[in-house]
Parts: sequence; structure tokens; C-alpha cells
Amino acid sequence: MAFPKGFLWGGAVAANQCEGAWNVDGKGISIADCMTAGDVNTEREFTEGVVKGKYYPNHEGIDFYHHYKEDIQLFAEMGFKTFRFSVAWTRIFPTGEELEPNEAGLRFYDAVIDECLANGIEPLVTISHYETPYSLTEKYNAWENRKLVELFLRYCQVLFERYKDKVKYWLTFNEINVIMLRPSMAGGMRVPNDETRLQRIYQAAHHEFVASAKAVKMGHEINPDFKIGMMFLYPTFYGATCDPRDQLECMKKLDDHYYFSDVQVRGYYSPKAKEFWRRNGLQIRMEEGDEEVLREGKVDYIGFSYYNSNLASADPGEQISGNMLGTIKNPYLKASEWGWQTDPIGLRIALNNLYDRYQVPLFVVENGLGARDTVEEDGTIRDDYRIEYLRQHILTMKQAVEEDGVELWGYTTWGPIDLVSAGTGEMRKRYGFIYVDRDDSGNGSYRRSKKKSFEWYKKVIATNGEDLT
Ligand code: BGP
Repeated sequence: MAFPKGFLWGGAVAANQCEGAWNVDGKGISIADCMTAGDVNTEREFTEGVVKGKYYPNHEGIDFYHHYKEDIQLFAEMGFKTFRFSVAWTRIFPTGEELEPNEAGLRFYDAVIDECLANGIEPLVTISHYETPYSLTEKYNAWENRKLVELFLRYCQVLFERYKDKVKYWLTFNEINVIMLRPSMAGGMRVPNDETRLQRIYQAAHHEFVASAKAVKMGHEINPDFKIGMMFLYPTFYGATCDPRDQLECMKKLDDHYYFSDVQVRGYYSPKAKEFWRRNGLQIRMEEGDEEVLREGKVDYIGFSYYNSNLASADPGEQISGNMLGTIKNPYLKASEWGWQTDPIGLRIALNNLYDRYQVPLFVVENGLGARDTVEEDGTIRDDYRIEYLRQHILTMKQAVEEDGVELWGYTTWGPIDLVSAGTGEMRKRYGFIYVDRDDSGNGSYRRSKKKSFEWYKKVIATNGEDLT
């Protein structure tokens, strides 16, 4: 048996991409509510608040807010051991600054969590997944301002206390390293493209590190059994050729991302990080005690997302897309319709790199294939391409556990049910085992139906990853 007993199989979603009900039961506006729809070629626009006449796909999502029972029951039918979802901060604190939480918002998560538990599913909660309250953007430019630390902790405290006996697994910030690539999504910030850009971004990252570390400490005080993790986008990189200059570039590219995990796992900034500040003239403002806070708030595990790999070159040519990062074409790999280069071996490398570096438990909290699905005349959806993608990734993940000794707690596929794409705002970019009748213009009945991959994943879970056929 490769996967340990109790391995946490499941799926992952984010509130803003699935819940909809954007202004229901006292919910405030989040940054995701101000993101228009884009597509593979057009970036989503981050508008000044919600602008009349524009289309915002996250406002309705897949209406998980009203379908959560049915959806969780479908996950249970597949045998899910865990369900990763995020809490929308704006359901709990609509502007982020209230002193008392919004009871109606909390009641929704009470119901979601209870439904999971009633179905034998362990909730895995992301506290902040690209859904900072928009008011905080307007007032403070969100994470650029240290004020957010205090507000975030108020929000964490409410969740930790309310769910201390129901939720064991937590993640503080989704893809924390994405703040350097998309500071609007990951940090709720508007950042001009000028010489202040890096300073603003890395100062904001420092605030998130401090907030996360304080949350870890607080969480452990509330319940010592909590497992609180960090979450980042792991970008497997290869040098484009065996030219040592390309290999050096590869190392540097990875360093950009390890900057984040080093602080959250080890509890301090590495000498290399400090050199990075010096080279770029950054002055990271710290308060007294911050270093101690980081040391005391080391995470219990690393959650990461993995979709595709990237190439690093000293003389980069034409770029193609990948999750958040542009990269160059790898002739050995095939790309998805959205240009993401599928690379299952890259997942095994990611697991090895992370485990060798840190020796803390790992959790693959996002992996999957965004693809266009066709509903056949008889209503079936034969998504063999998705099955193939997942099969190959589960296989290399198994090798990492069985042959390389990696300690892995679980695997949650991204989007077990179709949902709005974070990158493009599209519905047609589907990840689910469950199809949702909803299109890019907001039409559709929200009806759920099972794809071919539904039965396949059910079997994978039932055999604890032994039968991948
Ligand atoms: C990750 C995000 C998710 C998710 C996923 C797929 O970066 O954490 O929120 O959406 O990528 O990306 P996309 O939705 O752009 O296809």
C-alpha cells in the first residue's frame, strides 16, 4: 500500500469562485466581487467597486450558497475524506472592520461544516483565498497597510473559536507567493508599475507573514490539535538547456518562491532574502517583536498547488502561459487549451524538493485540468482527458510517497465541481467531476450532473489510490 491509511482524498474550492450570493445575508463586497470576466487572452479588470453594467461572474458563481447540501452529498458519494473550502471574510466581517461578526454569515459556515461532518468529511479551511474585503482596499490599499494584521486576526479568532471542535485543518493564505505576481488578487492592493512596486509588494508580504504567524500561534492556543499550514503555488522549474547560465536562472526563479515558504516554515528570513532586499533597495519596515512572532508562528505543514511546470532561461524567447506565471515552451510537454504545460513528473519533483528542503508534512491542496467539456446528446460527459491528467499526477505522487519517502497528508483536486476560473473568470474552463449548467454569460440552470471522472475518482478513493485504471 503506497498511500498511508487515513490519507485525505478530496477536492478544493474557494468561496468567491463557487458560492455566489455575493450580497446576501449581510455579506460585504470582496475584491473578487470587483473582478470582471476575462478570457485566455484578456486579463480580468479590477474595477473601483462594483460598476453598473459590467459582468462579474463571481457574483453568482455556481450558487454553492444554496446548493451546498446537494454538492457535499455528491462529494460524499465519491468517498471524499476531506473538503477544502474557504470562508469569505466579507460574510463574517462585511467591511473587515466591524467589531462583531455577522451571525448570518457564520451560520452558513456552521451548516457547511456540519454537512461535511455528517458525511464523514474532514473540513479543510482556507482563511483567506483571494477575497479580501473591498473596503480594506479602498481605505488602506489592503495588505500594504499593517492595519490588516489586526483585522485579519480578529477574523481568525472568530473562526478558531467557533470551529475549535469541528475543524482541525487550516490554511492561512492561499498561494501567498502570488502576491508578487498578482498583488491585486493575493493582496487586495493596487500597485503602480513604478519604482515603488517591489517595496509595496514585499512590505505587504511581510504583513501577511506576521498575520499568518500570529494566527498560527493563536490557533494553537485555542486548540493545540489544530494543524495550521501555509499554502503556496509551487512552480517546478527546469533550466531550458544544460547551459549553466540556464541552470543558474532556474535556481534564481525557484528562490523567488522559496522566499515565502522559508519564512513561513523556518520562521525567519534567509540571508538570501535579505540580500534580495539590499540589491533592490527595499526597506522592510518591521515592528519590535516581529522576528520573534515569525519564529513562534511556524506552520505545521505545507499545502501547495501544482498544475504545470516552467522553464527558466538566461535568454528567454517567446512566452506562453501557465498558472499565474508566464513561461517558455517545453518541447517535451503538451499544453492544455489554456496553454498550461502538463507535467506529472514535475509534481514528484515538487514533492521531493519541498520535503528535502523542509521535512514537514506536505499536502497537495490543488491539482487538476481546466478543460472545455462537451455534454453529449444523451447527457453524458466523457472527460477522459481529465481522468488521464489526474491518473498521471496521482501516479507520480504515489512514487514520491512510496519510493522517495515523502510525508504526504492528502490530495485535494482543484474544483471537484465546476466553478468560476480565478485567472480568467470563465465558466467554460472546467475542472469538476460534477458538471454545472452555467455559461460564460451567466446563463444556465445550475443543474449538477456527474461526469465520467466522477465514478473514476470514486474508485481511486475507495482503493486508496491503488486502482487508477
Ligand atoms: C489557483 C488558485 C485557485 C484556482 C486555480 C486554477 O491559482 O488558487 O483559486 O482557480 O489556480 O486556476 P484558474 O481558475 O485560473 O484556472
